[in-house]
Amino acid sequence: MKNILIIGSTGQIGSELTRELRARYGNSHVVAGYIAGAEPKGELLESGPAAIADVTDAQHIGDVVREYKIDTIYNLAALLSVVAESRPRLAWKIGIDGLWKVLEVARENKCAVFTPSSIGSFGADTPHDNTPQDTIQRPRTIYGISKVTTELLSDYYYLKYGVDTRSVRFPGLISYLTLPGGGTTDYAVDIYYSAVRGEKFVCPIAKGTLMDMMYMPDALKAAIHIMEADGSRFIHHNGFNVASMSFDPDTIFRAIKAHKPNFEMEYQVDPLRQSIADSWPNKMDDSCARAEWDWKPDYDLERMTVDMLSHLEQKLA
Ligand code: VAH
Repeated sequence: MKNILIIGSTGQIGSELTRELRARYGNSHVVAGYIAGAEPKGELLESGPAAIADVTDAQHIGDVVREYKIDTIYNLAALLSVVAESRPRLAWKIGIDGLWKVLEVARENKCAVFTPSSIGSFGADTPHDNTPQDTIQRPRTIYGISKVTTELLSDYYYLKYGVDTRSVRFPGLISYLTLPGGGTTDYAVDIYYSAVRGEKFVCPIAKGTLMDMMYMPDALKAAIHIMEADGSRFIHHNGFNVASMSFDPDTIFRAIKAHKPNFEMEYQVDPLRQSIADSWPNKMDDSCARAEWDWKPDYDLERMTVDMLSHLEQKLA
């Protein structure tokens, strides 16, 4: 990778991935793509180039790719699972119509493309424990349907046109910098904010609901390492399972309470979030990512909890 475009640079993943890639490749080599109304601010804006990159407008993407001689595109434009259910057509327009435009620009300009998939690409019929890399995927959410299609369309562009598409299936991502935007796993971020604010947490997901989760530094590590990996080792190209931890609300609550003894939580289960969460894996098998490009996470629940609480104490002070 030399010149990189991040589409969705102001989102939960994009805001941190842009900073990480600028540190790794040089500020001027990483363009922060954004849409009107979600302009980058502060360090994200001052530390390097920024350009309008709206996936619903192929001309925008093509112009930016040619102007900055982009060789790698991180396409992070998507509506998350809960929001997508209320706006399915828009979710498809951004997630798939937008992806097709990005893939066409990549084909014409010989760019590699990373468009993340998710544990949301699995459905209720998928084996929930040690979910295999290759297994049945029949999600019933528009988010999941768009993520399975993302994997298949990205593979299609690799097989038919030789476009170097690579991606992972992200667990629920937890970070302290940018809030997530309407996902089923957002509770695992919100619970830390409640703990630091000294508030009782009202949990929308039921006790015992296991889901794959990952701390943002590990997600950034996966997104960067897969694009730097030697593709000749790959058996798979898109939708690699990457796992790091699996927990339910009670487990993360206890991990936090060990540091915040007065922290309290109650359950008010949200039927939509719960139905989505019930259809997702308990824990994925990520042996293919480990074998094909040496994936390995660095954070477990305790190390993440210590880091989240200390950063949020500073952020919310
Ligand atoms: C969501 N945080 O909940 C996102 C993610 C795996 C979950 O895709 O929609």
